[in-house]
Amino acid sequence: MPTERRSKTRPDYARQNHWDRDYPRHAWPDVPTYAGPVTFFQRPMITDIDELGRRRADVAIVGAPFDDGVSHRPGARFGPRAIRQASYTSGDYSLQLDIRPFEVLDVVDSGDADLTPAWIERSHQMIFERVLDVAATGAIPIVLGGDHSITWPSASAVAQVRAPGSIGIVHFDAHADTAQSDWGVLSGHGTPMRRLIESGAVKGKNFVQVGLRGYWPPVEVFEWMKQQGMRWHLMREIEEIGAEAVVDMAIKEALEGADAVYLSLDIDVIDPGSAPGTGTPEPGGMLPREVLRAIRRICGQVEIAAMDIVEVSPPFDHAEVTAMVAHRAALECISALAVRKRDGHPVRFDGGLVAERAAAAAKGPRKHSTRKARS
Ligand SMILES: [Mn+2]
Repeated sequence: MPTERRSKTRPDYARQNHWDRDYPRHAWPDVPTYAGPVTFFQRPMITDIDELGRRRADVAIVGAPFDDGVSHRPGARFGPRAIRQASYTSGDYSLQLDIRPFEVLDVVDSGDADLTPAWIERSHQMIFERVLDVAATGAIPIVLGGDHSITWPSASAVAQVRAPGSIGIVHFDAHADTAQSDWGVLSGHGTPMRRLIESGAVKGKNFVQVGLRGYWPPVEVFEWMKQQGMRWHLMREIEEIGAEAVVDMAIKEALEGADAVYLSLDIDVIDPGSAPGTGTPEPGGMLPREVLRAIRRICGQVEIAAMDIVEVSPPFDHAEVTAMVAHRAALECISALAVRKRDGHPVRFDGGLVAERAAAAAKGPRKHSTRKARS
């Protein structure tokens, strides 16, 4: 305690209890992960789009806490916060990839989309606007869901930013999510992949699914998928030839014709024994180590346009295991992107809408919002 604050009349409990020593001091983010504000990996929270644009970040985390599209167990609205805080360490050396990702890549947490409950249409618009604004700064969005319906607006936004370039989707999931509707609702979490193909945001032939199993969707839906040129790898294939060989095929297929890949990870692709915190668990899934390795390989070998990690439902989780594997899924992609950048491949995107907005900004007042002026 500074001597000037000592007084002859006031007791000095600091001195009395030996609390006047000169300990090392720490401030956030250099504190244990359970202390201080919650951001992904204690990265700076930058919610202002103009500031994000000026910073030229490589990767931006975007939360989409939304689960009004679920067909069964809810709770994925709590996913982004649970994923952000599911780490015990601020150590940042990747043993598997031999890199310190945050020394190479500028990664920020850009907060959550402006979401309120019980309003699917508004929420999807807000997710679309947020992901579009973030992606239009050139940063690669890593979107934390949320139920899988968020992939419809999120991947649409990324496709719009990347146009005239195209994106393909590598989609890890127990379910194809290509239904025409969920009980008549076109925007439920069983339908986003059909909406993306119907709207033209992603071509069917650039859509690759991995890990499908169980008893849904029905055979007519697979007929529709075939007509679209979609490709999928059942869990049975992984059982027969192994995840490594299946991921090899998925990477090759994803690169046929698409300029960049949007990676969509439904956590229910992992066996519910290792990832129980999800809404529609399907026994007999992939191992966490297979999925994390697949993410490292994909993010390290192809141009990544964006990634999402969805269907983490913390109320059904046990001991945070699902949130932890989701956290690591994001981190493994970040580390692999860092290796790519170190090896000379740019990670940021500087074409499409990013270039258009940069040119417009050079000419006149900056215009970043997708929202039209309403006056
Ligand atoms: Mn899904």
